[in-house]
Amino acid sequence: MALAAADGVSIHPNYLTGEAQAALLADIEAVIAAAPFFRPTMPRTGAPFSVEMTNCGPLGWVADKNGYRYQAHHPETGAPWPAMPERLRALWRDLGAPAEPEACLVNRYPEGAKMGLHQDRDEETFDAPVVSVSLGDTAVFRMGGTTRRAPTRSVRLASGDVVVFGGPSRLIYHGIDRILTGSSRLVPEGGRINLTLRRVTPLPAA
Ligand code: MD3
Ligand code: FE
Repeated sequence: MALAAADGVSIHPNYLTGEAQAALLADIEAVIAAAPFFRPTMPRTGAPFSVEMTNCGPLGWVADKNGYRYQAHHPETGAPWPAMPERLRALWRDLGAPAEPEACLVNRYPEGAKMGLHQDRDEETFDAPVVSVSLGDTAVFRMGGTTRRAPTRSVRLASGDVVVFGGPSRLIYHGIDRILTGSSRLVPEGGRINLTLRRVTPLPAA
């Protein structure tokens, strides 16, 4: 059952069974083996993120001195990103998202990692939703409105939860306040892995 948390937000608690979470984690471990985690840095200051990242699909999000952007290659190995696992393409389709996902950003949160309040606006289109899949330890997720000063609310995202941010919610401010260490046994090394499926380029004409 999907819950409407705000205009355009659909939360699907436990969308993935334990078995489906394990199968998806195995797909992501293969992605990580081909495209190792890198640590993004803030463009102006060079300050490192506390979250490590990698990507799969034709495009991947990166952050370094030169800014935030999508590119077709890993910033350290120079290799093209690994293919989007079929399981993720099926999930995107099953949720009714349009066309094909072009990027899956994989965020890894060890104990103590967080992500400040931000908007995702490096994509060329906001016509497709962002689909978020949580694996491992529960996160305390903060979601606000389309301005930085709008009121925010806190939502817990547990392993297997999927959230679709479409329509007006596509441009909301959001972040991760903290990780509840030890809340899941899915990820052997502990911590949380979040996947965000995205469309980067404009949708193909109908
Ligand atoms: C709402 N990731 O990768 S997932 C991100 O848990 C990001 O790793 C967080 O924020 C994480 O950019 C939050 C929920 C989420 C992700 C992307 C969104 C919500 C969003 C993009 C637009 C609107
Ligand atoms: Fe984001």
